[in-house]
Amino acid sequence: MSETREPTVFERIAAGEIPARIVAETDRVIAFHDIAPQAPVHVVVTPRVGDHRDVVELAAADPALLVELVEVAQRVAGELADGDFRLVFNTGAGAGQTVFHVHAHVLAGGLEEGTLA
Ligand code: DGP
Repeated sequence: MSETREPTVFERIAAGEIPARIVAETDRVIAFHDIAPQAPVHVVVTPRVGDHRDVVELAAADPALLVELVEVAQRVAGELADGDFRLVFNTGAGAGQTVFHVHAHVLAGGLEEGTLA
C-alpha cells in the first residue's frame, strides 16, 4: 500500500481477512463472487491493492493492470458461463459505485438481451 489509509473491503478479501468465494487470482488481480449477485454469474474482478478509486484513474495510472482485469474477466466468463459477458465499471457514487477501489463487475450466464442493468 503506497499511502496511509484504511484497507478497502476488497483489500481485506485479498488478504483473507474477509471470506469470499474466490474464482481467479493472479499476482495483481483477484476475482470473487459478488455478495449480492445481479446475474446468474456475477463476479467482481479487482486489483489486490486499492490505490485507484475507479477505472478512469486506473486507465491513466496503470493501463496494463486494466488490461489484466479484462483478461481475468474473460477467463472467468469462459470458466463459469459460455464465454459471453457484460463488463461494468460503476464510476462515481451517482452511477452506483459504493466501493472506491476500482473493480469490474462480470455479469454472465443467461443475461436478458437489450438491457444494461
Ligand atoms: P459497486 O456498487 O460498483 O461499488 O460494487 C460493489 C460491489 O461489491 C457490490 O456489488 C457488492 C460487492 N461487495 C461489497 N462488499 C462485499 C463483500 O464483503 N464480499 C463480496 N463478495 N462482495 C462484496
